[in-house]
Amino acid sequence: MSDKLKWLTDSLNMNRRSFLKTTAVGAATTGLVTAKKDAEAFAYEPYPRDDELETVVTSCAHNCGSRHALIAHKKGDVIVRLSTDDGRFQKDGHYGKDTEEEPQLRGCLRGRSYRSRIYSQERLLYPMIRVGERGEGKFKRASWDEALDLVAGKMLDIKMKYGPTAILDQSYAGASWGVFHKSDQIAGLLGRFLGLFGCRTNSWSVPSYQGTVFSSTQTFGSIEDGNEDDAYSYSKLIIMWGWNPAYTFHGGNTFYYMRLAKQRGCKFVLIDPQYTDSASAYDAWWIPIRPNTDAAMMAGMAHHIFANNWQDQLFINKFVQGMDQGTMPEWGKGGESFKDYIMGFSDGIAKTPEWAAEICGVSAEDIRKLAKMYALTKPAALKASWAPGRNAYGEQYNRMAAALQSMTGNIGKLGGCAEGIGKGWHAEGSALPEDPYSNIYAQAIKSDRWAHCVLNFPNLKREEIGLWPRQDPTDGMPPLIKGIFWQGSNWFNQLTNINKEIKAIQNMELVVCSDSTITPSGLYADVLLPVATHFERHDVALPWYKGHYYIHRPKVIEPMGESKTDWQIYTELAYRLGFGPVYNPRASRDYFHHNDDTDESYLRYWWESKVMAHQHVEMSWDEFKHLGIYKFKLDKPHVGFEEEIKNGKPFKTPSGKIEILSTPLATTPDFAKTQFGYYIPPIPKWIEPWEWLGHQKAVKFPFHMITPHPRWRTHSIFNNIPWLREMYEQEITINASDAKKMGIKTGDTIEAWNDRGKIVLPAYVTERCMPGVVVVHEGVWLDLDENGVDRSGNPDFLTDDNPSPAGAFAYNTILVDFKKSDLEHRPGWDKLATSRSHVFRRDSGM
Ligand SMILES: Nc1nc2c(c(=O)[nH]1)N[C@H]1C(S)=C(S)[C@@H](COP(=O)(O)OP(=O)(O)OC[C@H]3O[C@@H](n4cnc5c(=O)[nH]c(N)nc54)[C@H](O)[C@@H]3O)O[C@H]1N2
Ligand SMILES: Nc1nc2c(c(=O)[nH]1)N[C@H]1C(S)=C(S)[C@@H](COP(=O)(O)OP(=O)(O)OC[C@H]3O[C@@H](n4cnc5c(=O)[nH]c(N)nc54)[C@H](O)[C@@H]3O)O[C@H]1N2
Ligand code: SF4
Ligand SMILES: [Mo]
Repeated sequence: MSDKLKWLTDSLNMNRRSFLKTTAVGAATTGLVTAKKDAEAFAYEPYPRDDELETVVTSCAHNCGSRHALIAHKKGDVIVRLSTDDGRFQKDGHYGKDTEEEPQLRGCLRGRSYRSRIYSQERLLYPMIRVGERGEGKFKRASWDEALDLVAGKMLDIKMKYGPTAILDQSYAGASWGVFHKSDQIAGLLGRFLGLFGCRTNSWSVPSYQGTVFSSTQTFGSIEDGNEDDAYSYSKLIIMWGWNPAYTFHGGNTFYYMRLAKQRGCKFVLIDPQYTDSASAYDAWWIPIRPNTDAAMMAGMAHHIFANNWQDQLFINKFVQGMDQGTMPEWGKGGESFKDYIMGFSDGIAKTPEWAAEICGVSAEDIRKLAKMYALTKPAALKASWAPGRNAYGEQYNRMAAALQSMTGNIGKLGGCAEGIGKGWHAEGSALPEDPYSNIYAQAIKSDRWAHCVLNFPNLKREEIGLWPRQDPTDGMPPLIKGIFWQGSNWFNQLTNINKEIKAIQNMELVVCSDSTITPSGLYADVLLPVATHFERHDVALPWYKGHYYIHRPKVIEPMGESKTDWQIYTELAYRLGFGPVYNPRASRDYFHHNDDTDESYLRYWWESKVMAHQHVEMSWDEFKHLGIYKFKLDKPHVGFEEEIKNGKPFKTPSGKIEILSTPLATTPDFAKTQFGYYIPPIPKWIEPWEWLGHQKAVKFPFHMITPHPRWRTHSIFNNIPWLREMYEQEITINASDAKKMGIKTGDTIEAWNDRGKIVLPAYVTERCMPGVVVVHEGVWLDLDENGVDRSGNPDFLTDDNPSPAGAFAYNTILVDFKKSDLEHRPGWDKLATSRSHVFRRDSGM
């Protein structure tokens, strides 16, 4: 043994011996024994076993792509542990039950971390009123009376001074996917409240998929174009077009059914600028594509299919309008059909695979190979996800995808796919009062044009802001906006071009944020109202577009701090403003303090009058509450438009057919007078985006940034959860050869910028992202330094608020430049608590 080692062993032994001696003596002489016992009782209370805890079935929440079961294990009023479905919590369930027909609804890493969200440091527990400058983040605690009086008083003032458009509704889907405490703009609680108050400008375009809403409505006459997840297990080819279901779920068990498809011999393809975990899980053929050029690649595929006569002509003749001259309507005979455009008969440019390759960067050979695979493999699912439509002219991609799905006859068939939106089984989605008061508004504008509208008022053309004319008696006069309400939304952090928002918000006279967390939006508010989470109120969870089940959400614990439900807050405000009984017809005046019985009566009524009456459910409300989960057993997999194709039910379009040539678009005389504002061609076409790698601007900003959704957050929710931060970090993904040229390694701090802003974040260098493209996930909490540089790495400082004509947010249409930087990256508001992953990443050696 070396001297050094011997010394170490001796000293360790000696230390241990002398330590034991000292403690024994100490204990005997100083009475440490009792002190020690107390300390043990405090710090080392044995972790309670499940049989010592109360078990409550509930669900996870928020706008995440799914809806899974969470099982709370609580002691007294504290949730000690969360687990998830294990097969027991449904009728005829038992531990371990997990079948193809009724798979478990097991939560993901975010849901299972939910306990640390409920009890997080950033939890908003009391009403707060701003005392510093707007955005400075200085607030004082206030009583509910003080806060609500202030809000009600200002509302009256604003309405009197500026009229019925002066308050902007920026509620969004953050809280929804329950039947009762809804936050969306169509059926939500804030919309109902502001509408009844008589002062509301609505935000009409949705960030997620406005291009697809437009496409599915024009093409199929419905956004219910989706299959239920199990239908995927019957596909022979699945093309994941801008779709990464391993991260961004679109259904709770999609991945499981896709794995079944794989086991049954299905082939997988991924069209995406990055090689995703979904691609690696299914060993997919990865086709990297230049961002925003998808419509061109699809046109190239359509050309190859027509050129070889591989289209399903019988299907086209029977079900489609405007695919070719033979399917043109009477009124459009001789006009341009889709085939005319693709083959170049109408404009002299054939959209050949070679033509497409120039634009999208995919070789003509690969385009041909994929076109052949898709046309000749039956059934094949081209799942056109939303991200490639979250772009300039994104609606053209969405409509082009529908054209490919139609020409190959893959619509309405098991194993095929018409998605699109992907809304599957129809749920009974609302327990709110059924009356005409849910969605009243004076005017509506494109959601991400609010700042533009505020900053340029009144010198605005209606088309700049997508003014919705149907509800607009003012004939194009833009709304004067002086107040903003956020409910279930962190939109200040999540909409495009945050620097423009920072300017516009200074013009507001009232900004109210209702949330359960102190958020970046909250920092720009005047009043913060604390909202009880879904663990602290009664509701029933809905699946997110796919899934055929309901999950009961009882009040698991009492509301924390002084928090109240959104229903309680708006009801109380409505009483103060004089329309309480109309707003919440089942409530009495003391609903703010006693809401349990009223909420129960709404929910019971919904179950009995809708679920039991319309959906042939025999289980009583009380039994459902006892079990926790109700699953429907469908007699066959649900396939979008099966009725239309199998049984000849007309599509809900003007012609009753799939409209590749859209009747409403072809017959619109003046687009400036529509909500869209700008011309939209009646058949899908490739239109050059205002920023992309083939654009002049790429000389100054040579990289295309895409901004997908993170696995470790639901948008901005869970950004502050230390457990999740240990696994992932907000970073910029850079292709290895680009990084090498610039001398950048994983872990280096990077600044990325364009004309709209600058962000700082660490690099992740990999070959899984194509050259010329960088990836930054949306949703991190903004954190500005004194020069207006965002240290968190929020890509919405770089996005443009110029929306697509159909209203699609151009979140993935961003050119940037970047370099190594000495600026500070701050991974979380509390750096130590919220980020450790970079410690591991830095040494990965790339
Ligand atoms: N974990 C998690 N899941 C979520 C959410 C979340 O925040 N977190 N949010 C939910 C919500 S609200 C929504 S709207 C959906 C969003 O669902 P999607 O729109 O499907 O998801 P994204 O993550 O934005 O992007 C999916 C893929 O598209 C690729 N992509 C980006 N731009 C382009 C392009 O121009 N062309 C092509 N071909 N591919 C491109 C990205 O690299 C990414 O791999 O996800 C839902 N699911
Ligand atoms: N760059 C870029 N930006 C994007 C996107 C992108 O792809 N790229 N995607 C966009 C998309 S698709 C979406 S959907 C948006 C999402 O944008 P947001 O909807 O603003 O995002 P969330 O983080 O889900 O914010 C929801 C907020 O609601 C709060 N909340 C949750 N439950 C309740 C409740 O019961 N009551 C109240 N009052 N509040 C509650 C949460 O605490 C959270 O702060 O982000 C968009 N932003
Ligand atoms: S965050 Fe979404 S996917 Fe994850 S457990 Fe919750 S509901 Fe499921
Ligand atoms: Mo979304």
